[in-house]
Amino acid sequence: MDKKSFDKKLKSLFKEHKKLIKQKNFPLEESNGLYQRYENPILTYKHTPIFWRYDLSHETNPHCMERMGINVVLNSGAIELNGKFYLVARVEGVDRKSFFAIAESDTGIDNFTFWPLPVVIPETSNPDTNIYDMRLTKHEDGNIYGVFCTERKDPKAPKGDYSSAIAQCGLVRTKDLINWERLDDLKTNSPQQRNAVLHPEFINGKYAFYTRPQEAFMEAGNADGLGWGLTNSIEHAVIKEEVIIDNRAYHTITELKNGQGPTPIKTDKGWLHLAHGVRGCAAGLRYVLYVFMTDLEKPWLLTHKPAGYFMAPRGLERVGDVSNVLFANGWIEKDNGDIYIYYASSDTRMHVATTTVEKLTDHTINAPADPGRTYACVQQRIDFINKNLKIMKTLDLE
Ligand code: M1P
Repeated sequence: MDKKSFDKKLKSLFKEHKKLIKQKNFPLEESNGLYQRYENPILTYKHTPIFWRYDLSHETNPHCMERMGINVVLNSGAIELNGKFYLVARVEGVDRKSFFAIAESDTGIDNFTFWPLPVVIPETSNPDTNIYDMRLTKHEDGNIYGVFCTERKDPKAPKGDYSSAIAQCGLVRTKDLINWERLDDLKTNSPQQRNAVLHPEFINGKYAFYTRPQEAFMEAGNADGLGWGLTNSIEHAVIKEEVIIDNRAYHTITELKNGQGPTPIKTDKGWLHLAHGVRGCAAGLRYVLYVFMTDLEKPWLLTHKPAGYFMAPRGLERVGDVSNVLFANGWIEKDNGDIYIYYASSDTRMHVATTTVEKLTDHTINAPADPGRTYACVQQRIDFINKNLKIMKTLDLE
């Protein structure tokens, strides 16, 4: 390609990218009243800057090709600072390694723009092979903490096994999202950890974590669900005892695994939680989002849990690198009670859904719990229908 065509191609790449970033997002017509989905994904690999992917020099890239491709943008932590919406996105290169990068927006539903450089997360003395899925917590100690999964090859993997890995919980802190101080990885008695989240308040003067003990890299094994534990130190965090807050259960959406989503939101009725549940089916694993509430004073005690899922993959969300997956590790609560839920679909792209603290609290407290058996579910639904049939007699629906 001659220099003139090269320059023309670059210009059109930058123009198209700008158009994508500036694209407005609109609520979808369909809504269940509880939350609102939006037309466009808010972050995809195409949203990453052109200069992350293309070598812009005609001399070294005469064909104007991508040299360092980006595969997907997914599971993003979220935080509001000075009225702006920030996502700490998990960006995965074509080399399969994930890294964190910050994208900001004024609206929270569109125009998310990546900062020019990815986040630099310092290594510990045991370097991470891969890091991903950061949860952000504004802690009452005055710091912003990032809790993420650090993955390393299993040192005990037999010869020829290039897959076995150990997942643990990595920790960083920052004040400005620019400088990140790496702390020791969290230590627990569990052989592996993923989906750990720092609670925003001290509990009896200690730091508290939501955990997800698991026996193997993929399988929870004998570990019973979403856990909780305390540590005296955050710089050298050690949890000696984990209790289970939300148990996995047969014939539910959390049969195989579950995990805390973002940092819970404090309401006057209790702590609101968003989590993911995993079950197995002929198509593989199915990841859906669910909500529950825990006690205000004792956040490790579950008080309300509506049956089943809150959000599940729909339409195009069902398809991607790992299909049939919704995963959320970030949400933002505004001062007016609006909630922006940031979720990834099928490990491929990021979306937003909006709701309010009032609606979510109402739903979590009043939507019935899973009675566990079809017969009881039918009774539950018949009671619900009968109540509505009586009301319908008083309505003019024509
Ligand atoms: O591929 C789906 C998700 O799988 C893992 O989640 P969990 O530990 O609950 O199984 C994570 O690797 C997550 O990043 C991924 O989205």
